[in-house]
Amino acid sequence: MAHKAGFVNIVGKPNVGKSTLINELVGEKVAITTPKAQTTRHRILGLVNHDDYQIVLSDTPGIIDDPKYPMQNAMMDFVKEAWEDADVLLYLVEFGQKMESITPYLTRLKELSIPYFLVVNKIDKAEQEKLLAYMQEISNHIPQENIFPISALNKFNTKYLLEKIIELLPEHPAYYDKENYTDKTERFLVAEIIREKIFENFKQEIPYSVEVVVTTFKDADLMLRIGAEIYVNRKSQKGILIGKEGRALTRIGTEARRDLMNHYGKKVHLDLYVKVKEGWRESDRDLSRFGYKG
Ligand SMILES: Nc1nc2c(ncn2[C@@H]2O[C@H](COP(=O)(O)OP(=O)(O)OP(=O)(O)O)[C@@H](O)[C@H]2O)c(=O)[nH]1
Ligand SMILES: [Mg+2]
Repeated sequence: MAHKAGFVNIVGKPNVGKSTLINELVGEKVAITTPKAQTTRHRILGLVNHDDYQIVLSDTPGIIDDPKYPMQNAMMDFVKEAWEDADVLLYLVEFGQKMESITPYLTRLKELSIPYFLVVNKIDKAEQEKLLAYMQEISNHIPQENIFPISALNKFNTKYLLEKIIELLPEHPAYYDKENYTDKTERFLVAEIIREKIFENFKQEIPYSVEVVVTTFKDADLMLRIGAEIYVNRKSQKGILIGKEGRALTRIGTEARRDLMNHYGKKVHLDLYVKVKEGWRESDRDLSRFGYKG
């Protein structure tokens, strides 16, 4: 059998489960997931490798219709790219998402010259009848065979989705080394895990105002030594992030360290420093430095 390989890009609104799906399909945590919208800020590749094929999946930031600051513009550039370079496109919606927010994208999908699936996620939340009605409504706009119900969290129908994707892949040699399962570095993953804990522990504002940069990553035999800087967008946010007697930051550190120990299977020493970088979300220079721009 000839080898198959292709780019399969996952796009959709914030919080519909794109990162949960890529992690499930790859079988590794390549992207962080949280209950908050706009968790993912980059395009993250996740590879599904097999002797006969390589699926190059892309997770992308959730689509924001009216980006409000340059970081969000940069995030939307990643999404734009993903619409343009796919061999197969997965447009993800969540069960119950309003049809008004879906139909413009259905029109766009129909105009594509590549195969696509409209994937309806979180169907574990749906009663059978309501799900059927929802799917029916979508099928008024696009062919039934392009609509795919799944639960990424409960791993329901995801293997079948993978099979369908493989059928659609073009014949092509592997694009990436099959030893890898992502294009991102260990440092990126560590920074993301710290950011995940910040998303989980703080309300509004703070999660959207921080950037994490790993400055040290030393892998000694028995222990990983990691140092990271957390940049806030305004001076007043520094105190909030650190918390009374440093408690908030300690908690972030403890939770991140626990996940990192599980991930690497060894002890982790983690130092976190909070720094102020006024207006980094608006600064081209900072955005380039933080990897949002080429
Ligand atoms: N019940 C249920 N929850 C899900 C499912 N898939 C994802 N979730 C939850 O939905 C929330 C958002 O998931 P993410 O994977 O972070 O969503 P996303 O589309 O990547 O979000 P952004 O990165 O913000 O665009 C998390 O709390 C997930 O646990 C599912 O199949 N069922
Ligand atoms: Mg995401």
